Amino acid sequence: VAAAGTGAVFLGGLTTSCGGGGGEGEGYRLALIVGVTGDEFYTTMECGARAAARKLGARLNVQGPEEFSPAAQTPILNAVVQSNPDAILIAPTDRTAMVGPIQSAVNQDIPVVLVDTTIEKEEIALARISSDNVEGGRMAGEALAEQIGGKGKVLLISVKPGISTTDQRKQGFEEAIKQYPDIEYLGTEYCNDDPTQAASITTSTLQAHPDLAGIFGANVFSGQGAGTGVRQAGKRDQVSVVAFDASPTQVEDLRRGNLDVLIAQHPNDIGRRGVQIAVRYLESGEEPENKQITTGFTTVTRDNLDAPEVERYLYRA
Ligand code: T6T
Repeated sequence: VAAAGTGAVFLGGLTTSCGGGGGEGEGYRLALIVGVTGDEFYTTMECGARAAARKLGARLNVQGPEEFSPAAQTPILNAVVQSNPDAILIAPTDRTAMVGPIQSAVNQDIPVVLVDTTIEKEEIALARISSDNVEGGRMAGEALAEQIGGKGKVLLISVKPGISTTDQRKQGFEEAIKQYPDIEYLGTEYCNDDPTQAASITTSTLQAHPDLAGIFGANVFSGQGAGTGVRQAGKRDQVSVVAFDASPTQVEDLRRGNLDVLIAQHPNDIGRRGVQIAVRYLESGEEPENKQITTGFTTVTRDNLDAPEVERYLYRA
């Protein structure tokens, strides 16, 4: 249950199937503010953060907005800052709009670790932990090119401009498909992190371009919506869909053939490393030597999704 805006800082927070934990004891008080609640990428990140907090004897409070927007995330961050935690881990929902609110936390001497997304003034953070999103976008572009035999019309569906991760995926995707002279890029459409909007973008693109060959959905909800749109149009055999992330719905869509390739991030690692870095800093006062920590990817297909080394990276509800 989302505790957004309730001010229930350090009392509740989100709970996930990976269990509570990291909520009690006398250790450091850490807060994790995710990009949006109800997104299994962040649920899985929370699981990693909780496991690390449990191990290190830290308390972890998890909060998040109900929509992926700086307007919804800022009051949550402000309330967390008011509660004066020992450190904050945050996935900022906008590169520019979240600079001021994060600067306010830093001004109060609260160390901030950026998880997943980043901001323009990223040097104010103690560390950043994320996937290499440009590289992930390139991987998606290559995978889509392979799926469609290097030719045809392709569309990118993303969240909204101004989010560091999805903008970088777009950059990498565009770099990759540029190498294929027979791929015609129809450009990017934004779904506002809403799978229904992503599905209707897919439907209307298919009306305008009945010969559409492929779609790259740049996150959980863009990918889910693209899969739904293609299925509803009865074009599963014609349109290949590559999506970022590996939510349970996306994995089910992959199994059923609505999606073809998933680029899974390793959000559990992001959460775990974030807590470890924060606690190490609180204990020693030493800043991490490496301010950017990059976590990996796993490419998921129908053929490998049940293999243990792949299955362990599928996101948790
Ligand atoms: O793709 C992830 C995350 O990396 C991105 O910053 C926002 O969307 C997700 O949470 C997935 O929905």
